[in-house]
Amino acid sequence: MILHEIETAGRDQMESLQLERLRRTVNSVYHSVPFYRNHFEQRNLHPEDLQSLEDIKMLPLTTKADLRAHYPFGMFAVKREEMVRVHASSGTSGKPTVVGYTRNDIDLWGDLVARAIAMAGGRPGSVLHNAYGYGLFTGGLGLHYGSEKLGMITVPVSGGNMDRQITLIEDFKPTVICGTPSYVLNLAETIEAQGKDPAALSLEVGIFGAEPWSDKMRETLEGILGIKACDIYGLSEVIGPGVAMECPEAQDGLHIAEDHFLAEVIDPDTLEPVPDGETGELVFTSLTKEAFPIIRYRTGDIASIRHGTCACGRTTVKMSRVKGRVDDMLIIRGVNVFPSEMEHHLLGLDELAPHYQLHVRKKGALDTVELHVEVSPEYFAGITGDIHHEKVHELTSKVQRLMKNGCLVSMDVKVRAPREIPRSEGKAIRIVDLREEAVLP
Ligand code: DLL
Repeated sequence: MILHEIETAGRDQMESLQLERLRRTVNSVYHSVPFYRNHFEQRNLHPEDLQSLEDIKMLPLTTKADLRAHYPFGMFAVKREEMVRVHASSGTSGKPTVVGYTRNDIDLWGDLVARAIAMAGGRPGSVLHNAYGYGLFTGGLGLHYGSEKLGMITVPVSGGNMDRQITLIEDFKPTVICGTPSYVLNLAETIEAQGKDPAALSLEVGIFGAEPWSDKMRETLEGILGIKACDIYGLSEVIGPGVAMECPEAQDGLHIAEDHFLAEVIDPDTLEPVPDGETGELVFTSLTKEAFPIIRYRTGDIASIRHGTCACGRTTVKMSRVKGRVDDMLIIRGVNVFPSEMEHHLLGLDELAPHYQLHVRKKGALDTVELHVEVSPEYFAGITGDIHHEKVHELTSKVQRLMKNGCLVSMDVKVRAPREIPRSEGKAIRIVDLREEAVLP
C-alpha cells in the first residue's frame, strides 16, 4: 500500500495547512475575480476576516448559474498567458461551464489522480486501460495524466469501439481499467456475448466514477470482471476526477484530497451545515488552484462526510458514495427517491439484467414515473423469448412490490427484452425526461 504523508496527517496539521491555503485562495480571488470581489463586498467581507476554518461559513456560496453567467472565461483568476488548458462540464441544458488550468494546476491534478490510482492499487510499470472519454470531459485526460505521473503504461482508448477495446485488453493485459461503471459493464457483457470469460482477463482493479452507482453494481462488476472496483469522484468545476477516491481496504466511502479541497455538507433547502455523517449537498472550496479557484461551490451532489481513521490508515475525511444529484431526485407521490437507490434493489433480482431507465412524464400537475427494466438473457431463454409470457406479468408485480418495500414508492413497471434498454457510451442516462412533450389535458 502506498500512503502519502499528508494522508495520515493529524487533524491539527491538516487544518492549519487548510487554513493557510484557504486564506491565500480567498485573497487571490478577492483581488483577481470581480465576481468574488463583488460578492464579498456586498456582505462587507474582507479576506482578513477569515481567522479560522469555521469562518468559511461567512463566505457566499457559488452556484452553477454564477459560473454560467460568466461564460466562458469570466471566472478565471490569472492572465491568459498563464493558462494552458480548458475543460467543460457536461451540461445537459444551455451552455456548459468552462474551467481553466495553469501549468501548475495541470501538474497538481496529475499528482492527485496519481495518488488516487495508487490508492486503488495501480503500480508503475503495469498497464492502465483508460476508457473514459477524451475531450472536454475531464475523465479521459484527467485519468491519463495521473496514470502517466504514477508511471503506468497508459492506454488512451477513450470510449466507443467495443471490439477494439476488447482486443487491446486481451493483447496489452492491463491490470487497471478506468471508465464509467455503466460503460465498463457494457464492455464486460459484450465480452461475455463473444463467449469469453471477462474474469479470466488480466484486470485486477476498476476505477469507476463520473456517475452514481450502487453497492450492488459494485458486486456485479467485481463478479463479472473478477476485480476490485473502487469509486472515484470529482467534477470539472472543482478540478475533475481525483477530488476523492475510495480505498480497496475499506470500500466504504471516498477519501477526500483534503490538502487541496475543503468539503462541507449543507442542507440544500436551508443552506445550513448538517452534522458529521448526515446527508446533504456537497460543497467544495479549492485550496491550491490558480486559474479557476472556486469558493464554496454547490455541487448538487447528495452525500455525507465523516471524520475518523480508516482501516487503510488514512486520516483524511471520507465522503459517502454520491446518492445522486439534487436535480435527479424524483418525488413520486410525495416520496423522495434517487435512481441509485432503486438500482440497489433492482440488481438483487436474478431475473433482471443490470440495466434500467426511468421515464418521467407529467399527468396533470403530478410527475409520474415508469420504470423500465430489462430481463437477463438467461431468464429470457427460460421463457422461450416471449416478453408477453405470463411469467413476465409475475415479474412486473415482483418489481413493483420490490420498489414499494425497498423505496416506498409505487410506480408503473415495464419489462423489456435483452438489450432493449440503450447502453451507455459514457455517463449512463437513467432518467428520460418526457415532461416537455406532455400534452396538458
Ligand atoms: O464526471 C469527473 C470525473 C471523471 C469523475 C471521471 C470521476 C471519473 P463532470 O463531467 O463535471 O466531471 O461531472 C461531475 O458527475 O457533480 C457528480 O454528479 C457526477 N459524479 C462524478 N463522480 C461521481 C461518482 C466528472 N463517483 C458530476 N459517483 C458530479 C457519483 C459522480 N457521481
